[in-house]
Amino acid sequence: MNPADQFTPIEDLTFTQAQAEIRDLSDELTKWGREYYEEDNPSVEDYVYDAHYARLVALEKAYPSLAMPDSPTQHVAAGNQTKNDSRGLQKVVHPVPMLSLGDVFSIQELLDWDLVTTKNAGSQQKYNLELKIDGLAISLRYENGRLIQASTRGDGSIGENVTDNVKTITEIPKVLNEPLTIEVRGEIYMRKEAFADLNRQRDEEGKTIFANPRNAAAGSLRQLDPKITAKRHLSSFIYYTAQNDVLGVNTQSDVLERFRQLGFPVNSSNKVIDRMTEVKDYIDEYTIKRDNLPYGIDGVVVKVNDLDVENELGNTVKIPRWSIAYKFPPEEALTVVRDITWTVGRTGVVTPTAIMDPVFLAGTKVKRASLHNPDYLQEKDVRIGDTVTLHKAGDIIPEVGQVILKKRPADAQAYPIPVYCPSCKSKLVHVQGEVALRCINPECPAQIKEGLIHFASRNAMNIDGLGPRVVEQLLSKNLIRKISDLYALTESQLTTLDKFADLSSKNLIQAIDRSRQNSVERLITALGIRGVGAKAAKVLAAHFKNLRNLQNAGAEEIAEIDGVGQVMADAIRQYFNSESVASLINELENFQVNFDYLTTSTVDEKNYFFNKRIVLTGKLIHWTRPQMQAWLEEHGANVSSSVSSKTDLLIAGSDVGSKLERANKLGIKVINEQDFINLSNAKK
Ligand code: 3BA
Repeated sequence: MNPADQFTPIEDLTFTQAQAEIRDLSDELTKWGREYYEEDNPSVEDYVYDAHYARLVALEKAYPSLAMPDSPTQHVAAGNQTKNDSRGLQKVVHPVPMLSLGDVFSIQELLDWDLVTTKNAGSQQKYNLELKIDGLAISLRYENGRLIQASTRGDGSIGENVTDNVKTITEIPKVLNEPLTIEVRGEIYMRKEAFADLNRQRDEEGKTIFANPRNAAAGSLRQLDPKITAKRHLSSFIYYTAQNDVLGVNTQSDVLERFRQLGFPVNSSNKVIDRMTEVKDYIDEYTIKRDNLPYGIDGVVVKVNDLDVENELGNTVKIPRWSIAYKFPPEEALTVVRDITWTVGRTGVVTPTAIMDPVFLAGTKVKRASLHNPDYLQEKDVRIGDTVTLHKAGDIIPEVGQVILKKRPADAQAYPIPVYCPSCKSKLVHVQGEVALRCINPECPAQIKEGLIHFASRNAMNIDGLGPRVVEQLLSKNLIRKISDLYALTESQLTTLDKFADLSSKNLIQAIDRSRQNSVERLITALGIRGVGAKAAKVLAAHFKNLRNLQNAGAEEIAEIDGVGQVMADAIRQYFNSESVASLINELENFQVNFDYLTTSTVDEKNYFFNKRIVLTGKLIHWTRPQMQAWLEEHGANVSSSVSSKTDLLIAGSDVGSKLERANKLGIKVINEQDFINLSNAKK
């Protein structure tokens, strides 16, 4: 359905109706804009946004008196803007359009396509087979070997300028091995591991998670702030140029080889076949290998290998005649939803999960799938007894596709959204601007339980043997009620737990005991402050050296630390302002839990950076500044944000300004990123 079809013709609206609709549209578009840009997590497709935006423009034109000064239509310059403009990315024209690929879903269709191609070419062709990487297309312009522009595909004629963001991608060469002037094209993607890490981190920080690596890559690339892209660990494969003459090669397989020589990342799984019948083996091979590849693929791209023939065959308006994509059948299973459960997380977020009859799917047995939040549940309208399709988003996360309505039991009821916390029964709230439903009762047993599990977890206090089941029992037997109670536990208390022999009691008590000696970044992580994961905790610990210093620091000081920022600083301040937190910290101190940063003590004091006062400035290529700062602090350096006479060293990337000037004036030693790499012997 065209989303525009749902709107009432403007001439049929009353003034009051128009007023209400303008208000609703403004709210909706503001929310979607925020989801899209700030949270990289659009809840609607682009075309839905565009249709609603156009509707608002039309209504405001028909009723100028109702146009609000803060309307989402006023955030962008006049004219026919799309939402990308409103988000600030510039448009880029592709002088050679970026085509799309025709696709087929069976080997038979590939054989049919081969017949046509052979006929058009006048002879049987060799084909180059490539994996179809599940990412998004990118075009890179190099002038005299230097990267000068990077743009997304957009609609094929006009894309978005993402140059600054692409420059943060380590794998993409900023300078080629030869000074060529050439535009190349390829794919930006996120490796499965980076995707899992990112989502784990986002989850830890209470942010919504990305549905799949493709969305994560797209969201990461289309950022206004390259610092965000830099943290996302994107990868790339390059596979095409419209300027084969610049490369001086005759086949697609040699194009790839030549790209490799120039320094581009090139996927090495390509294979030249003599005739199309051989494609089956390749498809079979990668159907099996697929799950074990470090990146997602969604098919195989077949290209005529001979570039002269490629040229002769040419393109239709949208797709090349010399290439075709075979798409893997989606791995999907049908199963029946037996229950929908609501769980309360550590931060109070209440999440629905579908519990289903177990099915095998892409290598694992699946019986649960997150339904993320109430909006998502309502949109999918999953009901108990429903038969649903199940797939793995980005090959990884089990996700409900759709309900098979024909199989819905006649008496199935829409699933009610809970009003009260499933754990403590207090009233749930919708925090403004969040999709999540939250329990805000700090005494909520489920939150306390999750908080304890988090406290003991590997990245936090790392208390071996204190997993969810043990925590549950300790709580239900009233042996503990809060975090600090852990440190008062005795061996004899533990022997009353299920399956707890003397030995396990002893081991657990020892593990709890050992955790007192942890360096403080573990404790900072373990406290579960909103937005503060293991990485941020490390930076904070290295900076403040002691928990009390962090506890007493002002938001301003915290926000100034590279890699922290205002939002996290405010969350930290708010956390420590609470009285129950203050008493928790006093209790932990009484139990002799270590508050000091101990990690530097193992540092090799002979390293170049040890004990130096260092300032970082400018754009880096191989590192992000927070990464470099963390590395330096781990190696005993003192990193600060402003240059003074006490500064020993300035590490300067590109595009530097006043700090470099000041350092030069003060006669402070300045090194660049390459010097840093050489001196540190460190690879990211
Ligand atoms: N090869 C995607 N298009 C591809 C150059 C042509 C092409 C792709 C490809 C058009 C992949 C369409 C978007 C586009 C650059 C246009 C590949 C992959 N070849 N190996 C034939 O791995 N996903 N996608 N990209 N220009």
